[in-house]
Amino acid sequence: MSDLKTLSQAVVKGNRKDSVEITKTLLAAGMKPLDIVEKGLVPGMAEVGEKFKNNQIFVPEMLIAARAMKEAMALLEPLLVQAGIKPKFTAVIGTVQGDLHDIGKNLVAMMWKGANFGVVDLGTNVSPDKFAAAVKEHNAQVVGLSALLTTTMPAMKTTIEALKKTGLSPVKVIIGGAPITQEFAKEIGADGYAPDAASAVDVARQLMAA
Ligand code: B1M
Repeated sequence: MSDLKTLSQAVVKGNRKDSVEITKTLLAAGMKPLDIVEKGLVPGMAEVGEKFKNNQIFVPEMLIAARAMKEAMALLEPLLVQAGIKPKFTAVIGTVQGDLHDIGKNLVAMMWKGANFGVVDLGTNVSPDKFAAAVKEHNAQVVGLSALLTTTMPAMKTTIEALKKTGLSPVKVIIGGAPITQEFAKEIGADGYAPDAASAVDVARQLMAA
């Protein structure tokens, strides 16, 4: 049976063959790629997080689940990105220093590409200096910082400070990730906060229009 619930469970079980096959079947049946992400893959990964928190699974199982999600995402990415011709803005994005989580960051990058932003993805564990250098090199207007660990949240502040030090024309910094809040964004001087990848598009557009 191919539905969103079985897709979620394929992610939970780390069954990448099933996650890919079910994704293909749902696409063939006409389901929207974003619905497959938000209603199938993301809830599966949320369940993985709960199980990890309750010591029902451990890091290796999390990795296997993440791989099942990533392989399904590889099918969906080109479809989500199918957008415009010429990017309206350039955004640099990365997961901050010390943090290796990249699934949410990849989703934001994907959504931004879909919104016709030029996206330079620096990957994970990105130092403040590397962010600053990339902004300069690509003449970016937006910087996206992702953090999933409470211990790496301070790296967002350090990165914003490094960007300010460059003296380049001001870039708009948008932050997000499971432990991040609007209050934290305000506290560290970020220009915007987005709770999920879809709203990261709205926030970036609002900041660019301002
Ligand atoms: Co990690 N991990 N992990 N992990 N991991 C969490 C984050 C954790 C909450 C699990 C838990 O305890 N329940 C916990 C953090 C606790 C804390 O800090 N308070 C945790 C921990 C402790 C760790 C390690 C320290 C475990 C260990 O080694 N003992 C270790 C740290 C390694 C490191 O980074 N240095 C670690 C490692 C890993 C894996 C490598 C095994 C794997 C990552 C694989 C990968 O990313 N390639 C992993 C995973 C998979 C998770 C969970 C289960 C899932 C994260 C995920 O991908 N979620 C996670 C538990 C959870 O979050 N439920 C957990 C799906 C993704 C779509 O959601 O990234 O939140 P998320 O993105 C969302 C929003 O947050 C938002 O948009 C997305 C939705 O649309 N968003 C943005 C994200 N970035 C944004 C940027 C924006 C805007 C919105 O603007 C730029």
